[in-house]
Amino acid sequence: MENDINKPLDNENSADSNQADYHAGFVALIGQPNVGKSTLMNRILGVDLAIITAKPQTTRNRILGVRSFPDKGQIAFVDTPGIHKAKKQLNKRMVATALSAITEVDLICHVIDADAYIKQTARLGKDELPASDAFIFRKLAEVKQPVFLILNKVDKLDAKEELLPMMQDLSERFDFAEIIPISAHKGDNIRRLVDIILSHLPADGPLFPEDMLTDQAERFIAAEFIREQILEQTHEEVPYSVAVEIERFVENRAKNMLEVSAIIHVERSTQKGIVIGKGGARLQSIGIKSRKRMQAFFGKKIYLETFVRVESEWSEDPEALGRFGYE
Ligand SMILES: Nc1nc2c(ncn2[C@@H]2O[C@H](COP(=O)(O)OP(=O)(O)OP(=O)(O)O)[C@@H](O)[C@H]2O)c(=O)[nH]1
Ligand SMILES: [Mg+2]
Repeated sequence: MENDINKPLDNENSADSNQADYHAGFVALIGQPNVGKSTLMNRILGVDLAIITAKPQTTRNRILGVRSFPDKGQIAFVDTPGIHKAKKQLNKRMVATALSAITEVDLICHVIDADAYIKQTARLGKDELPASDAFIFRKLAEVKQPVFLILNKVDKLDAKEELLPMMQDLSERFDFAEIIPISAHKGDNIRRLVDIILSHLPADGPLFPEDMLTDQAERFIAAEFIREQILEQTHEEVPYSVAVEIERFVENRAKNMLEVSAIIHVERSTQKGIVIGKGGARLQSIGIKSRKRMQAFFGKKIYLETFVRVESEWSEDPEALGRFGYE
């Protein structure tokens, strides 16, 4: 399997390429939480744009990530929140965001965690589909665009022989345009996936400038890097009760520095205590690590201040959800 996405694709530098060889379009990455959608997008972009953690429901917004292959094509990925059974308003908005992306794109990649899928179906019995997969399959039945099935995390499979029966079983449940096993984490089969995606996109000129990565505001990206560290460093309900709001994001040109002030909203005072930690140790660690991440991404020194505030029940409050960017 190929793993170097940065190797030139066929004809990448050919001078005589014409418009008909150029394919461009929007590709939605959808699936259950934690299957590796954001990892896959970042892998193809070659940039750590979307945050990734081992916890489900990491992504809460639609995140555009553009990768251009000169003279060959352009893929505009739409990374989405994992589709799950939603109870809170926040979660309902996340699922609605994911489902609305399905209607707006040229191609849909339904990403499955192959290892988890095999273990779940072994428990349920051969003919039963896990409930959340069944829901997604029903939604896909309504769409007109081609749908790829991406079997991710193949590096975790105990035996590669498990793949074939799984591919067979899933191909009988839905008419997928392609079924492609990959490891987003290791990079296996990613170049092939890119080639196949490009070949299914409309023969069209670029949608965005070739040097564009995303339309996400810098403030949003900064807030996400902080949230990533909170997800990494807290447990149980805390990650799901946190929203990060950037209060100030100012470029200090004289110092080539970004000055960032962030408010970390939690829902209860006990959670505030957890985020701050003993003697402020956890908040300090969250600050140090997210500042490093911002520094690498923005290519500038970062001055970061963080404040923790209790905003009770924000995840159920339409006004607060709007303010925190969860439309
Ligand atoms: N072993 C292995 N782990 C992977 C692979 N792809 C992703 N992961 C891990 O799976 C976890 C979830 O990855 P994400 O990319 O955040 O998954 P997601 O689908 O975007 O999750 P949500 O945003 O919560 O919906 C992380 O710990 C990743 O490192 C893979 O190919 N192999
Ligand atoms: Mg994600």
